[in-house]
Amino acid sequence: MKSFDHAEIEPKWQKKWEEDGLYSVQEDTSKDKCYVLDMFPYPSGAGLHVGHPKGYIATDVYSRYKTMRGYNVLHPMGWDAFGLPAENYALKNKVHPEQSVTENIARFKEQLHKIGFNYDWSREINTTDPSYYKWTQWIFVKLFEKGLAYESHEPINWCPSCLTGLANEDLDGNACERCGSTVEKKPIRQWVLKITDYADRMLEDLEDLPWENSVKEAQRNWIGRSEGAELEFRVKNQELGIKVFTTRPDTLFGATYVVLAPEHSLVAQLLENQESRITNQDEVRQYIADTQARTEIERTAEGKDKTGVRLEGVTAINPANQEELPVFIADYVLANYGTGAIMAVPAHDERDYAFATKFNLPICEVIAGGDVDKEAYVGGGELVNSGEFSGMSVDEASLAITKHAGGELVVRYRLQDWVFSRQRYWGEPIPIIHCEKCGPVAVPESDLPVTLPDVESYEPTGTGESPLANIDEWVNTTCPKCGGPAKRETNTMPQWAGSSWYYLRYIDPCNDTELVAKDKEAYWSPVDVYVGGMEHAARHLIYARFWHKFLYDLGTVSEKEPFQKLYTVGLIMAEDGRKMSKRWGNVINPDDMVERMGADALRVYEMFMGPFGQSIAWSTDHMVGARRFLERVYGVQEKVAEDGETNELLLHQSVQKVGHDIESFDFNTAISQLMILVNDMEKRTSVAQREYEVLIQILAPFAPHLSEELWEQLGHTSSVHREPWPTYDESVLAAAQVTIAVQVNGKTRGTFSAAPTSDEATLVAEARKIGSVAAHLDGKDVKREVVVPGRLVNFVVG
Ligand code: ANZ
Ligand code: ZN
Repeated sequence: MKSFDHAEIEPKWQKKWEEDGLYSVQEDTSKDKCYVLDMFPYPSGAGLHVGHPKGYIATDVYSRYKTMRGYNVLHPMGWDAFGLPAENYALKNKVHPEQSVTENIARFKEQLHKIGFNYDWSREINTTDPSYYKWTQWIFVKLFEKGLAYESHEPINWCPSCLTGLANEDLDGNACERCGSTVEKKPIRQWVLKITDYADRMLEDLEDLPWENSVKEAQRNWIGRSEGAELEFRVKNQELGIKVFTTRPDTLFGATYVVLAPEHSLVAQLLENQESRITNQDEVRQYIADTQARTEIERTAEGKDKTGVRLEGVTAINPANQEELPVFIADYVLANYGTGAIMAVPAHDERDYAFATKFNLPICEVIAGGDVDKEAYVGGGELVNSGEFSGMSVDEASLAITKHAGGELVVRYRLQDWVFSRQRYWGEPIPIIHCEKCGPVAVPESDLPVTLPDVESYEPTGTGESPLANIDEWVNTTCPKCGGPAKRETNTMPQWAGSSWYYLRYIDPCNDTELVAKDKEAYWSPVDVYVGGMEHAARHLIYARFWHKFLYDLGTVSEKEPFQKLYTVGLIMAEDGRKMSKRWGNVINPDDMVERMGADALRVYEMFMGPFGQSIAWSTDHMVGARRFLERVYGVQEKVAEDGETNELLLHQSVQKVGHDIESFDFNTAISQLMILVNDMEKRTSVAQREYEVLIQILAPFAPHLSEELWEQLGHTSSVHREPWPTYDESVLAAAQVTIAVQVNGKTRGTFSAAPTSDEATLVAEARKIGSVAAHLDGKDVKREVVVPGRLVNFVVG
């Protein structure tokens, strides 16, 4: 069999495509547009491993397919290069971050080039480029002008190793996501963005987004909206009140004690100002100290043994019935949620139940329906033991009891305002000038960007100030408002700033008078398909949606939401099943693989390895299989003849299925179909040129180099990537369809039609898409899939 030399073919075509500007794109109102976007990478020092390109290959296949379908496709790439990872790398390797970023970008770019992507590099962006971050700063100025960026001195998360404040989104539990150190709470001056003002809109608009449910759920949880009430319990014989937040004001008559978070300011007040009243001060102080050593995760872990200390001598009064209740501090109540204090209703809350049982506190049933001698009853029902409110339903009573107790209905979010300043060097300077007379003043638009100055030492200072604070000639300036002496803000923006709006800049990357021109924005927005890692569900995707909505309010963008479809890419694990990491020495470098077997083989393999969203271990053997498949495509060439044999039905089926599967990101089953087609061609003594050409066309998105080569050898002078996607004849297909029954545990839950040749993976994937089947599989563990080709799929669930 004839073989092909990828080392010759691939660079040849990459060069030609670049020379011809094959992938550069302009607005063209005569065509429908399709904007396909990858989450852009941090150009880290380690370079790409084979896991990175998986998402990029998918968008490349998809965007090539869309181009063939006649769309005007935007598929850009750029670099997210500010922030801690780049800076920490630079510090470790003792080079200036600007230099290491430049080197790393060059390396990444070269690696991407080798894989043959169709990016329009004329639109490349880099978040550390002043002409880019001018607009990041411009957005900040607008936020400031609208009162959505403010200064605060609240204690925030502080990483003692990275020496900077961090947002909640930068934590892994209670540890710094970058270095793993346990974070502390430290009061420092900081800039904060009022993301909570957009929380409700982010939740509402989530409903209509066609995203995967898991991502939507992660966002809902992160935003964590709770409707409830704030009620005040007076402290007996003192001029003090304890405000509690509860989602169940209807259970107020069942409150049998009150709990404060150990860090609650009232505890300190009670200890200091009213010393005589707490009689067990030592015990209380000891408990507070012990709590500080525990992380939030440890404190709130389900089933954890409940601990706490009673504040002896302090009594709270239930605002509903004036009953006197003991007051505790306990670590299961967190200081930074709600009001940092709760009314405990052991009969109807599991945590309170566990605590009350341990401390021998009364359990008073106020909602009928459970057996509170055995466990907390958290369901609904009719009120009992609740005075005049007995007999009401939970919903009715919530408002009535809140009113009766003088409380108010409130909405609380888990989401907190975004701590937006970092005491580090490698970020966008925050464009604010502090004037003694005028206070903080925004840098006028005409003076943007505020460029990051060169410093001798860019190491973090640890003092709560950024290294920029040491550069007097940069810091000292004049106030844009009054012309008096003033100082520049020296904090920089967090990692996430530049990535919160970058997709807009690709649309108009060189515009120096506007963030993005209105007509271009109107043409390309929104992003049609966005692909990236699940780890961004609650971070980048929340920040970007927030900024986008703000820009929408400003009139800068025309769409409420930035990203239409969203696909999350499954990780590629190492061959040993672990995460690929330098530490384990199991990293596979795509360059090596491309060198050995070619970019097309890498592309086909990564798309064939399994369902796109699933995490799967790398196998070099399987990549060899992908290479062999391409050899076979190449080999069939020898049988091609003008009037060679045909298999009309299979060809139509393949055109339909491959297109359909690319559209829905089922790349693995698209490739199975290509394999079926190639098998069939191999069995024939000759293959009609017309059919072989169709094979090359529908293979082109996956294996762009080999397809281009074969296309040329067939005598074509223009690129296969400019060909229209082949058409198929519905009537030919319809005549040959079979009906497949779909069962769950043997019960038929739906049917669909498919080609009789469909393979198992395809049938299973199609079967899962049927609504009534999906409903029966939801939340269940599928133990086995029984497939009878041409007839039936049965899911066996546990
Ligand atoms: C009384 C009650 C009775 C409650 C009942 C629940 C059930 P979500 O849904 O997460 O918002 N809570 C309030 N603040 C807290 C804090 N700082 N730390 C720990 N727990 C806190 O939860 C709200 C409920 O969690 C509140 O409603 C409160 O307990 C508790 F049958 O109040 B509940
Ligand atoms: Zn001033």
